[in-house]
Amino acid sequence: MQIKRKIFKMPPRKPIYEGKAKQLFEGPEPGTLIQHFKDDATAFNGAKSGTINGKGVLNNRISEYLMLRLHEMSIPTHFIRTLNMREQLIKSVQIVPLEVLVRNYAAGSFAKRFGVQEGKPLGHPIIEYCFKNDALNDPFVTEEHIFAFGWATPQEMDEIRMYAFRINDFLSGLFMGIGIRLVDFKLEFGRLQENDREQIILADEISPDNCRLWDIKTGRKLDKDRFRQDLGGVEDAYREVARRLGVLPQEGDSYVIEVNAKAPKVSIKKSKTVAKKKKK
Ligand code: ADP
Ligand code: AIR
Ligand code: ASP
Repeated sequence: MQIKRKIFKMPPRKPIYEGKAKQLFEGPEPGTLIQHFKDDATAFNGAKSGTINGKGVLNNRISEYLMLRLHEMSIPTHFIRTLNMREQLIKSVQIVPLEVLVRNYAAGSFAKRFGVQEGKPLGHPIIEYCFKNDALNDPFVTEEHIFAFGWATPQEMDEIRMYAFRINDFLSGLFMGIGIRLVDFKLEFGRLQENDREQIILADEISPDNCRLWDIKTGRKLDKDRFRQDLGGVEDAYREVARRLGVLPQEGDSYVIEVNAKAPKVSIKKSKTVAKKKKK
């Protein structure tokens, strides 16, 4: 992966948060953040940790692509624009402290909890929620807990559920079109304060870090389970997802970043192959 990069000016940035897979920096305008994708990988709530070379670059691209497609489907997201190979500008939100899990087939903790075989179709999509709290190991919760603890209101949960199922419908079809089964995934939502109005929008990322993606023909896992389960070929799996989506960085891609102290102007020139594929 050889990418030409021209970086003109990079003002110092204020770090806001360092997570397990990403870092957040203060954005150039009020209400914005810079989301930096790292190669760091953890599993089982940090119990296992390592590096997946190139993951940050690939997840930045994959998440950008999927968020843009969801935006076209009128799903509001935090994504503003890509800044460089590892960073994107996002709207700062107050994260609803929930992991929203949507499952189409049994896998992972679900298969274990209910003693069913991985890959069992669930008949209809199942939504589950975990309280986002590393110290408590992200416990599963019901809406009763969510309302009792005030993590979200009933109206907010109606919106979150509606968006989660719409995202599942859309992404299941999109991945099916490239020979991939969307087994399950995790979403995060946040509250955006804009013009005296509060709105629920999709935040965080959508990538092989938080989706289970299986090749439809071979059943090969193309996601972070390769890292979790020491299956090998982790980097290849992430690259394969990016390649099928038509967003694999190509030699000749050049990201021109003009960062002003105020607002960054970015122009991303993609190689013809990528631009052509993305138009499909
Ligand atoms: P973790 O915090 O679980 O280690 P990451 O390493 O992915 O996860 O860090 C990214 C953090 O940024 C997460 O805690 C996530 O909730 C938060 N986040 C994602 N999108 C936004 C946003 N638009 N505004 C504020 N916080 C966000
Ligand atoms: N997930 C959950 N917490 C963190 C992540 N990334 C994602 C997994 C999987 C789905 O949520 O990547 O796609 C369900 O995970 P599990 O472990 O509950 O089966
Ligand atoms: N992201 C969580 C962790 O880092 C859970 C996982 O992906 O397995 O442990």
